[in-house]
Amino acid sequence: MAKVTYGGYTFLALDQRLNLDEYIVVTFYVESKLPLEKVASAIAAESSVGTWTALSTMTKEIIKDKAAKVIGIDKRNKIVTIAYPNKLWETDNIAQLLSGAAGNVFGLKEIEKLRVLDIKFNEKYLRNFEGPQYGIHGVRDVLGVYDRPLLGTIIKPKLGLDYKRHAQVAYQAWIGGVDIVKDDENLTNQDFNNYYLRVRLTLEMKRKAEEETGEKKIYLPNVTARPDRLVRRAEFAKQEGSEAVMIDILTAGLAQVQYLRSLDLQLILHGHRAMHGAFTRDPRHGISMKVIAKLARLAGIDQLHIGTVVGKMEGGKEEVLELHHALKEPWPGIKPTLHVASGGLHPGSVQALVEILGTNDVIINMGGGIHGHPRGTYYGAKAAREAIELVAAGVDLEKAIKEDKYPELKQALYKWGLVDTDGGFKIPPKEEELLTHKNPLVS
Ligand code: RUB
Ligand code: CA
Repeated sequence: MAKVTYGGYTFLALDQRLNLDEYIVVTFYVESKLPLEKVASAIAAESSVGTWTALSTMTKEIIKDKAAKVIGIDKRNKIVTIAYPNKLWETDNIAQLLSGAAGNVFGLKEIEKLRVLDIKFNEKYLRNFEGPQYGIHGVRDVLGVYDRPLLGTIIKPKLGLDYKRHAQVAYQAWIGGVDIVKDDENLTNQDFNNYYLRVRLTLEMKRKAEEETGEKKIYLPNVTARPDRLVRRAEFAKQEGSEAVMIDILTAGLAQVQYLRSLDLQLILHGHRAMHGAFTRDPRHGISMKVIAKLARLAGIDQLHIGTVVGKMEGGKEEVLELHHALKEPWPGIKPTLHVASGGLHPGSVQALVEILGTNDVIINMGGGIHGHPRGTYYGAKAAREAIELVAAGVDLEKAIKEDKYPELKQALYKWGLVDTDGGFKIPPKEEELLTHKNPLVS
C-alpha cells in the first residue's frame, strides 16, 4: 500500500515505540468512507500541526517533534489511538487541550461520526494541575461523616421560589437529615430570587440547622455566570460563611472552573454537568462523559455529577461504574473527586444504589425524592436519611418498614416503590399514595 500521508506529511507511527510518559494519548471512535489510516492521519494532522496541504512554513523538525502520531488503528471497532507530544500543550490550559484534541476535527468533511472515547494523561502533564482542593476525604472531613453515603438535596421547584421560601425549604431539608443542600443548575440570580439575599439567608438557616441538629451542613449556591460575576458570587458566599459553591462546568466552561480553583478561596467546588448530553449521549459521536469527568477533576472539581444507574437520567451500570472509578484513578498529586448520584432518586433507590456503588464514595442527591414526599420536605428528608442509615447498616428496607418504626420511610417507599438494581421494583409504587399529596411546609 502506498504511504499514507495527509497534507503531504506522515502522521502514522504504528511501528514506532514511543515513550508514552511524554505523550497524552487520546482514543477516538471514527466513521468515514475513507480508509481508517487516512482519516486517522487527518485527525492527527488537524488536531496538532497539520492542515489539508503541504506548507512552505513547515519543517521536518516540527513534524518530528510536535506532530501528533497515530499509534493504533483497530479497524474492527473503528478505533484510532493518537499520541500528542507534551510539547504541544500549554502546561495547564484545558481549553487549549480541547481546542486541539477535540476541536476542528469534529468539523472535518471526511468524517461522518467522531467520538473522543478516552484521554490518558502522563505524570508530567498532570503535575501542572492543582486538581480538587478537598477531594473525597476533604469533603467528608468538612461534614465529619465517614460511615455512610452523604445525603444531598436540590431545592425544588428548581425555579420559582423566592429567596425566603428557598431558605425555609433548605432549613427543612437540613433538620430532616440532609447533609448538603444545593441550588438547581438553572437557578442563579433571577429577579424572583436574588442570589445575594438567598445566599445570606440560606446560610443563616444552615447555621440554625447546625445548632439544632449538632451536625455540620453544607450549602452549594450556584455561581454559574460570566467570570466577573461568578467570582464576585463565590467570594460573597465565602464571606457569608459558606464552605462550598456549585458551578455548571460545561455551560460556564472548564476554563472558568480552573479560574475559580486558582483563586484558592478554600471552597468545595461542586460540578453540575448540565448540557453534557449534547455531546455524550450518542455512543458514536461527541465526547464521552469519561473525558469530561477527567477534565473536571483536573480543573479542580471536588464532587461531580456522573449518573445514578437507577434514576431518571440516561447512563447504564457499566458506564456509571467506569466513571465512578475514573474519578478515583490514582493520579500523582491529584485528589480523587466524589461521585454525585443525582436525577430521579428517592429513598427507595438507596438500596440498589449502595449495592452498585458502595457506601463510601458517593453523594446521594434527591430533589423530587425529598420535596415530593407526601408529607413535605422535612419528612422527605427524614425518610431519605433513614433509608441511607439503614442501608449503610446492612438493614433490608422491605423488612424495616414492616416494623412500623419508620412511618415516613414507609410512605416514601409506597409512593415511589423500592427499586432493584435492574431498574425494576422490589415493591412497586402504590396508586393511592400518589393521590394523597399534601406537600405541607413545617414552619
Ligand atoms: C435532579 C436534578 C439534577 C439532575 C441532573 O433532580 O435536579 O439536575 O440530577 O442529572 P431530581 P445528572 O432528584 O428531582 O430528579 O446528575 O445526571 O447530571
Ligand atoms: Ca437539576
